Amino acid sequence: MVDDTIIAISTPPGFGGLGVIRLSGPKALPIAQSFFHPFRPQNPFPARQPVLGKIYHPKEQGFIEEAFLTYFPRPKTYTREDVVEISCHGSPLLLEEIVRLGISAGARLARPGEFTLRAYLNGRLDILQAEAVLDLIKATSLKQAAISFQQLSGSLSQLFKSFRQKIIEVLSLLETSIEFPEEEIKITSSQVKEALQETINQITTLIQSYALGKTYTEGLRLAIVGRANVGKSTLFNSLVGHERAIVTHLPGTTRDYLEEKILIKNSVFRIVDTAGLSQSTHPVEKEGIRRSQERARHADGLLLVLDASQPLTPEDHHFLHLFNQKPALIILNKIDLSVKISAQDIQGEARGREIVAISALQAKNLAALKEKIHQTFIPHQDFGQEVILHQRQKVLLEQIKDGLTKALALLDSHHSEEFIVEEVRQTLPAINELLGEVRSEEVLQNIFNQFCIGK
Ligand SMILES: Nc1nc2c(ncn2[C@@H]2O[C@H](COP(=O)(O)OP(=O)(O)OP(=O)(O)O)[C@@H](O)[C@H]2O)c(=O)[nH]1
Ligand SMILES: [Mg+2]
Repeated sequence: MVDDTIIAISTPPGFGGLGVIRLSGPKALPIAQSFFHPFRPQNPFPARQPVLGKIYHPKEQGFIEEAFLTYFPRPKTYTREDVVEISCHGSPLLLEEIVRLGISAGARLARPGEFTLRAYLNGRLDILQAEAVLDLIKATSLKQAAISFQQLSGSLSQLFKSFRQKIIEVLSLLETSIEFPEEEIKITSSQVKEALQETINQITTLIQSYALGKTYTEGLRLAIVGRANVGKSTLFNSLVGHERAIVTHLPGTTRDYLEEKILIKNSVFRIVDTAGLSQSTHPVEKEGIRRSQERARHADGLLLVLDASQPLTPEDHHFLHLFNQKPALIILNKIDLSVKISAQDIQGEARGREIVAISALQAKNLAALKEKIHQTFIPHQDFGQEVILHQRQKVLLEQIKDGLTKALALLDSHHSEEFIVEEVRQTLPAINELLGEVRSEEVLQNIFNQFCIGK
């Protein structure tokens, strides 16, 4: 339990008809009462009932505002502490002044996310629900709001708890067979296999859902890559819809990456124009190329551009083999000129990746390209409501999946149970961290620093 009382303006910054200030902590009511004078004396102060009164300002030696004060006694509150909400007119000056009165009476200004942090610390929310609250506040699409709202009810936590339950069951099965090696060992091994496989499958689906989650939140990042002068910036401009990037006939025009958001069929994409690979020794260009490669490495997908009006070069081959495991679309550009390479020529090196022929300059086939972008990068699987929205969750799920997959492999190759138990047991800390049951300072900071509004 934390023992100080925090205060913050809960409504968004700016002028408004209404403004709300919230206090949470053991002294929430006495602090509020130091400047709030009810019109009718209240003894005891009623719970969960708005009481009308005036705000007294000691410096002005008078009242500065009329307000409603509602007192929510713990533990049935958002933070599980005593909470007070004061609603008054939404003047930023007035609201800030009331916060100041609270601070001089002993409250501390709340940090962003601190009310939710307390709800979490006091066991009112688990970490996944706390993340969902922050997501709901920041929602960038209705779809995301619906997912966050669902997760706020604890649905994701339930699912993760069921994974843990399964893992614990597997451990006890394995331990039983260690203790009683002669009995029914066959049954145990097939039961364990089945349970492991089922959990791995469920986790895999969730990990895959992150790509969809990302399209509802920040958008998928697609890097346009290819050697110098193939028309990357021209394509970037056509997708973005205006002349954002500089285009010239000279190789090495783009020196630093550029990023713009675009919408294709209601999905957000962040398109990144990069510097083309060239043999330049110019330090600025070299640095540009290095940065561009970095961006491409971290992108969710690649738009790999080739110049169809020229024979393939060694650099083109380099790009065709770059970041092999990333989803990518191959774009044959400049088909308005006489064409030297066709889709057939690169079929082998494309290794199943789709090839689209366009003219970025003449905006030929751009609609088809956008369609293909949507098809290639947006997952079409139906994940229902359980879509994960956070990289933190994805990374931990990957760790758990790795551990369970290793355990399954050991089981398949008939290793002794001790090794398998060890592998399975090692996934527990990650699952506990996923559920926020390991309270690492670093994790908390990462989660609660993500948002900068005084909620
Ligand atoms: N004919 C034709 N020319 C194109 C097309 N796309 C780009 N170009 C031309 O190709 C040249 C290079 O285009 P950019 O878009 O700057 O190429 P880039 O890949 O960004 O080049 P760097 O930034 O140097 O890596 C320019 O002269 C463009 O006008 C196209 O579809 N058809
Ligand atoms: Mg360029």
